[in-house]
Amino acid sequence: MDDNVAKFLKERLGGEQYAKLSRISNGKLYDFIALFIKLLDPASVFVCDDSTQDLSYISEKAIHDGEEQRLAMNGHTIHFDSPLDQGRDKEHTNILVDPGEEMGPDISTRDRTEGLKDIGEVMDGIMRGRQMLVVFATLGPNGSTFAIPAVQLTDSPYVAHSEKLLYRPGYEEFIRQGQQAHFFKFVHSEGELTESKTTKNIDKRRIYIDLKDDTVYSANTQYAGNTLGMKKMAMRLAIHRGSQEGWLCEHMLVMGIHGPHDRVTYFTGAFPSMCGKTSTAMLDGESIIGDDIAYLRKIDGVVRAVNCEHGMFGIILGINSKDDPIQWKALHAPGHQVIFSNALKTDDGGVYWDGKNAAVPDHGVNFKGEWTPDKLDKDGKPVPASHANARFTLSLSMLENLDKNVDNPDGVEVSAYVYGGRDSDTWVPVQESIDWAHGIVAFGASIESETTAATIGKAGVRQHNPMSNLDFLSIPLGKYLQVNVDFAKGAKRLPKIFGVNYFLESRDGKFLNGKNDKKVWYKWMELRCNGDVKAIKTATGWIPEYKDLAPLFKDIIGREYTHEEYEAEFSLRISENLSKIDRVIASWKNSTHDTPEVLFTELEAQRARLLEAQKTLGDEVKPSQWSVIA
Ligand code: SPV
Ligand code: MN
Repeated sequence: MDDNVAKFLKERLGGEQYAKLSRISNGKLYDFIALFIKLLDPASVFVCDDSTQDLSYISEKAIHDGEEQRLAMNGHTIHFDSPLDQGRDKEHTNILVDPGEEMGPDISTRDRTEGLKDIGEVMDGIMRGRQMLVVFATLGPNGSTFAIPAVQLTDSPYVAHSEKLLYRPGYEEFIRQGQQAHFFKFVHSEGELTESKTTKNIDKRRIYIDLKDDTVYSANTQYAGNTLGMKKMAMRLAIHRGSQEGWLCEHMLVMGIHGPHDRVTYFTGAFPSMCGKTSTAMLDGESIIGDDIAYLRKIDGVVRAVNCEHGMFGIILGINSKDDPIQWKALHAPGHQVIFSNALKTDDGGVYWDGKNAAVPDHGVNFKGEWTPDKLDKDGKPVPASHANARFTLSLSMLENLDKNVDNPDGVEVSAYVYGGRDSDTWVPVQESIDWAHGIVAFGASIESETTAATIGKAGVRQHNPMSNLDFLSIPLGKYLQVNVDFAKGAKRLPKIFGVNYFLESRDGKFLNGKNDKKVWYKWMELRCNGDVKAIKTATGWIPEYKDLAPLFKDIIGREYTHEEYEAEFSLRISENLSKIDRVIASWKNSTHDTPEVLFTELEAQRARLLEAQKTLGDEVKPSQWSVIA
């Protein structure tokens, strides 16, 4: 280490903290920490190692500083974000680019020199009088080819605490990797706080992603999606790094589907928010590896995946003991750390959220202050007890359905990708793609989700969200699609690709699927991956045969599945599928000039198949009308 840097760090950290840092030998890490101590000017620095003692220090500090409040249940706390800081700030999240560097219209960018100057000003002295926390994590299982070490500097013990629950410990890994560590860097400050310990200067909220330096800056915000470097910030760095190194970072769950004779077949799945991603990852009888972000690599020609996280930052709205027994249990297990955010704190130190199957409390406190059930907003509408994006943060180790391969350094072999959207009238509930490129294009790159009453704005508006990864891209959209298509090159075996839609409605607007039906679709896909069932070839993909679904419905959810239901769900709606092609092509043309040719060839071929079917079989084609079964 440079002597001057060492001297400076020793002075600013003090003996004990410096001793912890100096067990890691990595000059770049020292330079990074020294640089930001100079800029942010904290009163003190705490270096957090992997010990439970340091975890306690962080969680106690969060309470002491008022960023979390203790709840009655041992280990439980609640955190509030400012009413103006309840979700990801897309507008102020910018990728820093050099002059002439094009990211396309879907990605907000800012000139790198300007952005670095701006953040330098916003962050100048921002930690004065406060303590800087240094947190280490590993993204992916320790000791694995997937693993990326990461370091977070933050003045928010809530952010540090959340990362300690959600990520694998990284201090020992940094020691192990020493100079070799090719790590991600995150710098966060929540800035000045109000009396209620939420960020005050939301107007100075900034999130800058500097791909050239593997660094992300986040200032004047507390909401986890904006602040936890290891989460959606690291995702941008990983998508970029992966695109250069030939691996992928996807907004995907990873789970084991349990087939006959104790067989476990691993699936990944991408769904936009409010499209059933977490409820899929938590399907009862199956096992979870991750619910949000996956790294995928080809190892010896086989696609393998890990969860780069080790915890869940889950939406709490609607969680109840009947539909979500495992999460419910984890949220009610004393002695384990759970951070609730933006839910309602009740007067007896309990926690309440909308959709919880418990008595509505008469009074409590939420992110807006005092709450009573009769509280009305300025339009006279009842004020919800919790925010629609209120969440819980816990370690995956608390979940009963944790898969045994969760920490396997080689990840798990991926047998299937599932892409899911939300559309009331187009996609059948489950179908398998014709081949790899067709699946990536016609399912992944064509995902649309209709807005729901739970999101801001008008319900029922379709939003196109390729691979459900649009918000997190750090390479141009066209290139991102190409990288996904090209991932097949050199693979010995490829995952099958499925498209699912849990939200198809009858022509008169009623949901055709029951909430539990997805259990059956996954069992069917599992059989299909293992060559145990045949399927019917339609113009948009392979669909299940009735004779295979009916016994699965009986076995898995104990109900009779009628042939009428099957026909209503699996008849192909040709006009709707044709309109979707028009919308998706228009959206791609609007978004980017570098759309790979494969998008047009696949969708035009699908259009031709649909038109041919329409001519010979009609506008709504029943499963029995198709002739190929294989
Ligand atoms: C999502 O919105 O996709 C989330 C939550 O997983 S956030 O951390 O805000 O991204
Ligand atoms: Mn997510």
